[in-house]
Amino acid sequence: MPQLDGFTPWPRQFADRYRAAGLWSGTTLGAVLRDSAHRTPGRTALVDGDRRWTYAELDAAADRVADGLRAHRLHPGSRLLVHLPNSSEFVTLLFGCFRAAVVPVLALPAHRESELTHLARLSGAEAYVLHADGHEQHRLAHAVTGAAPTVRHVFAAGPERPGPWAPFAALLGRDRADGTEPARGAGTPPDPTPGPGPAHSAADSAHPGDVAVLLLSGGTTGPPKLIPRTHDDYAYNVRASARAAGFDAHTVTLVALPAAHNFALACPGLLGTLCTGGTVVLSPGPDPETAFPLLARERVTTVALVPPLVLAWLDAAELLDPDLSSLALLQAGGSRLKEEAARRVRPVLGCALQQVYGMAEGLLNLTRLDDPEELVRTTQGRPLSEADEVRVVTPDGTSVPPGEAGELWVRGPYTLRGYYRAEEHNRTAFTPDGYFRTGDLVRTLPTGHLVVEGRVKDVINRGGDKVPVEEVENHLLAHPAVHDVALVGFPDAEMGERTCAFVVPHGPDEPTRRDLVAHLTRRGVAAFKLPDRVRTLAVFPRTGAGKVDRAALARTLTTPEETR
Ligand code: OOB
Repeated sequence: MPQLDGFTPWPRQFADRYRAAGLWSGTTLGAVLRDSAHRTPGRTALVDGDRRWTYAELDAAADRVADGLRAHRLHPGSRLLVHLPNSSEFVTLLFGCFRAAVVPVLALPAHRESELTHLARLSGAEAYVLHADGHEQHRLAHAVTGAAPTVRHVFAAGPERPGPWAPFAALLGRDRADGTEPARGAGTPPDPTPGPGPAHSAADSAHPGDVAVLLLSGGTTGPPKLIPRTHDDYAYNVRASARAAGFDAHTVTLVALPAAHNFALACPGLLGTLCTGGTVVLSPGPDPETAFPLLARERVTTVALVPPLVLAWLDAAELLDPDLSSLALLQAGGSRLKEEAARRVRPVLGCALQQVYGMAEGLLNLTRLDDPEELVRTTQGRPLSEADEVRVVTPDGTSVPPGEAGELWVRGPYTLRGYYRAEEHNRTAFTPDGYFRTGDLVRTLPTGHLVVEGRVKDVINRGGDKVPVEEVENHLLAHPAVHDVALVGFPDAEMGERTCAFVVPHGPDEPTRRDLVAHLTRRGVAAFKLPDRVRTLAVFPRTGAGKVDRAALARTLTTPEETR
């Protein structure tokens, strides 16, 4: 297939180097599942509620979805917007896309009309897959099809009637929403030898250099950007992180964070588990009340969480004394984990900790399983790959002296060379020699481990959820009572940071938090972007250069106060 329009490939000499070093192995993500299914067809690959899938069953379902996508004239390179919770449909759809070379655009479950319409338009999606769980979803689907004329198909997964949309089962070529073979009982090992019948007609249409998936950026100014990840680069990301996390065929992973997020999907997460022949257990939510019983029932060995959830799990474990005896590894990442929390992990949860500092754009840093405790507690890990080239620099791009903080720049075998269809943004987001400017402030220890000290980018990290400042400010400016606005982060014990909207009102009526939250909700903005506080001011403090002095605003927020 010709490369996707709007995708920036790695320059030839880099691609050759990554291939020669064996980092890009020339396999597709669809083949990763196929290989595991050949090795261990009868083992449990996936658990979703009380439904269980062997590797052979999951492999066959992926083929059927690939066939279903083709039957709906979704071709190699077509984009498909995915808005699904953690569910078996998400998994079979993902692998069906990989095999049909259809490119899934992975929206987060928290996204609403504002984000979804933007993603559908930006990606030129031809199909949209949603979870039909009521009125809200139908409204969203209407909004998406209304805003993006490219969307030709809407498929609805989930238990509810699909309304005007095609049922997800339409993609399976049969009337079973879960994709299991009607004749086989759950858990019965199917015939491991693929027969000649139509169930195995789906060959892998993808090539290793093709874009496999479009992930969402949490880290840029303005509306979300799309991150192209190729089969070669993402499969390497998955394999190498699975090695660094010690995954093997006995690994049982609880996918508690949204599977559509890079951390839970591929670092090593869901894909890393399926590549090593382990078992993926999907959790409908990450809260301890939901996750603990599932963890005990399925003898889960590993889970990835954001820091506010680490705290929630620690507190709940002390209170409830659940059976966590199978848990061997907790990965924490997405935002900075406090040392006090890190210290409690082993005594309270009885498992090892691995800090992960990653980004959907690529680069992963992890503490290693054999690192000294001190490094595991106090750093965010070191780069995953020998081939990761990281620089820590001053604003003009000169390297800082070792140990000093600066902005992290990176290029490497699994870090993008350009956002999808974002030519102008790419000119500033990357250096001319291909380094991605992460916007994170870090310092490096002599061991190569990084400590995340802050950021220079305009994003507030609300417990792992990334709040894009400019996007939220633009929505707020559209409110008639808002003359000017500045969204500022402030420290919070639980979330790391929360958000405050400073508002200069237009006219005598001061908008309240309730007014602004209602306004943003009407505009279809994801709930995690709603400001935690609102304060009104007559004028903004200004810097010497005349810009809004955000630091001065932030300093007024260091004492807790009631939200209004
Ligand atoms: C992960 O990915 P994104 O794309 O949602 O967000 C990336 C940004 C980073 O640039 C950094 O600012 C922040 O999130 N971040 C951390 C962190 N992990 C991510 N900041 C401090 N400490 C950490 N451990 O968040 C993500 C992707 C893959 C694995 C893990 C996290």
